[in-house]
Amino acid sequence: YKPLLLVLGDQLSLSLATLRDAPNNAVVALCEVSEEARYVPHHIHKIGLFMAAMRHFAQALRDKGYTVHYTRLDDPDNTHSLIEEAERIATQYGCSEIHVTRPGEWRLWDAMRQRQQATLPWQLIEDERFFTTPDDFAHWAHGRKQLRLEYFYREQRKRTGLLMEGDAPAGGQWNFDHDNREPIDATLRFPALPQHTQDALTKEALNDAKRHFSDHMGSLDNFNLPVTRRQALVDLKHFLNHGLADFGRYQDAISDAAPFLYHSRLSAALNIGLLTPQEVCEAAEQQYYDGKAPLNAVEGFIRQILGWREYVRGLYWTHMPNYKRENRLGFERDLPAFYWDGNTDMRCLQRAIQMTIDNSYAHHIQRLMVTGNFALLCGVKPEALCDWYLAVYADACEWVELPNTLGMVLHADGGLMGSKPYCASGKYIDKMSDHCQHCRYSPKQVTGPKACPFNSLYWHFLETNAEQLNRNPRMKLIYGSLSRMKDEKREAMRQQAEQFLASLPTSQGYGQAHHT
Ligand code: FAD
Ligand code: DLZ
Ligand code: SF4
Repeated sequence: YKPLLLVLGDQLSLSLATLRDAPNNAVVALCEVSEEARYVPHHIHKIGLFMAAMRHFAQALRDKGYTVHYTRLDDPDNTHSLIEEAERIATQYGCSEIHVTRPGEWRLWDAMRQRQQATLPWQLIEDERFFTTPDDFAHWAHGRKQLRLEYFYREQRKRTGLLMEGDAPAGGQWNFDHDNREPIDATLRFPALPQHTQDALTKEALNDAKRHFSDHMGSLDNFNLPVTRRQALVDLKHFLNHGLADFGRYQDAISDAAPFLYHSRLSAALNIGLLTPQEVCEAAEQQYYDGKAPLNAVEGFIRQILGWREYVRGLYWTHMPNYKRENRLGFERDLPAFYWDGNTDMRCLQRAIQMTIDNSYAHHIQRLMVTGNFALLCGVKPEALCDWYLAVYADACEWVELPNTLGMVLHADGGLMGSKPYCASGKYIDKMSDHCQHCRYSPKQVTGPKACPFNSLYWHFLETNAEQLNRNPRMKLIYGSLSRMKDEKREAMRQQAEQFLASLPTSQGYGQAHHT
């Protein structure tokens, strides 16, 4: 008995189940493979993050006394596929089996599962780095007519005791969302960010990423993602001291100038395993008990991690592979080409996309209400939009990206993620942001050459999807307004929207946008 312990790029935690009770003869493998960098054209920061963090983690394992085989991208015998690399290395070291913790994407899990009975058998281990397992979620969901985040979240609060006073929620309420909807305010000063130093190992990894993937989105010149646990802890501490107290109030605000506002920027570190969700939630809770952050901020923050993050993961694993094929609103449009280069005169979209190109990051409301909302109103097909979100964000792994994009943004899952689509007109963006004052369009006009495209697209979306949506009780009010509108007005809006849609430059993907 001699196991090969395969550690994937998003499993960089010393507490990983794969590593527990490893026998002395075990070989740990980490593999840089081009297949994982290219199956969607990932942002260069994301590739740099994985390569630098994997190399540092391999070093940390060696320091702890593990025998580590590390495949570099340039190794001459690299097969460039995770499965083939693991089997090649296992054979090379004379291993009798391969152990791996549940990967973050179904395609890999399925490929590994199919090898459980092979001559070199794979053994899949449950990932314990979350508050819940897919089985826990399935158990909770069993027999429920409707799945709703709020009920799942309350159960997790009770189970973990986070922000609980006995059996009751701290402050007497489960949810303080009504305090968390303040728009952008020109007087706000956002915290300056910690700048991480790049040691030789990081520099070398970033150079390798640059050499191989310079045609991908972004530039490594301003790379500032945490690549070690120590750097991730610096970001955590910085957020607790400088961001958390205002996180709640401005959670939904959008700024024309500031990409991060009071958001934590911890998603990438959490998703690759440099931080645990437990330690992050407990640290935030402590700020509340120490009187350093108000309850609406701390509760709002914990709900994102203990609630949404676990909920989307549960949905993903209990509904794949069928989830990925869902398209309940029947969308067929390709992605507008400017999603890859930001070349649009719609200011809100231009800023959200440019910030994405700069940082491999956009905050939740930009993803949901700007790039997401626009794609929903235009009817972009789920496959194209999901590939884009998976490629461009450093925190994107399919278990979390897919339910957010296909479910929350495109309402393609029949309402598992949200009871209604998050569709909105230019009025919403104007209320929450300071974009419109810099835009050539006016959010107050619905038709005419200066009209904000979101406005006519919004009504057009409601009209074209009425059959699916007008019986939804939460959409009743808005369909009431639509039906009271004069025919001429409806016709003018329809024409405005259709003209706009016909003029949209579409792309089949990154290659086409950039190389033709
Ligand atoms: P904060 O605003 O500081 O929130 C704190 C933490 O809560 C985040 O780090 C994250 O771990 C968690 N969180 C917040 N919202 C969600 C959510 N809706 N689902 C799951 N976790 C959440 N998040 C990813 O981690 N990876 C993705 O690939 C991803 N794709 C998304 C795609 C779309 C279309 C949308 C609308 C959202 C997506 N999100 C994704 C969720 C969310 O936008 C990001 O987690 C968040 O913007 C990351 O920034 P932050 O760390 O500053 O978050
Ligand atoms: C995203 C990514 C990239 C760019 N590179 C690698 C890699 O070289 N090796 C690796 O193990 N993982 C990488 N990943 C993450 C994978 O695509 C995938 O999401 C996870 O391995 C699933 O657990
Ligand atoms: Fe965006 Fe419309 Fe405002 Fe321009 S006017 S920034 S397109 S919401």
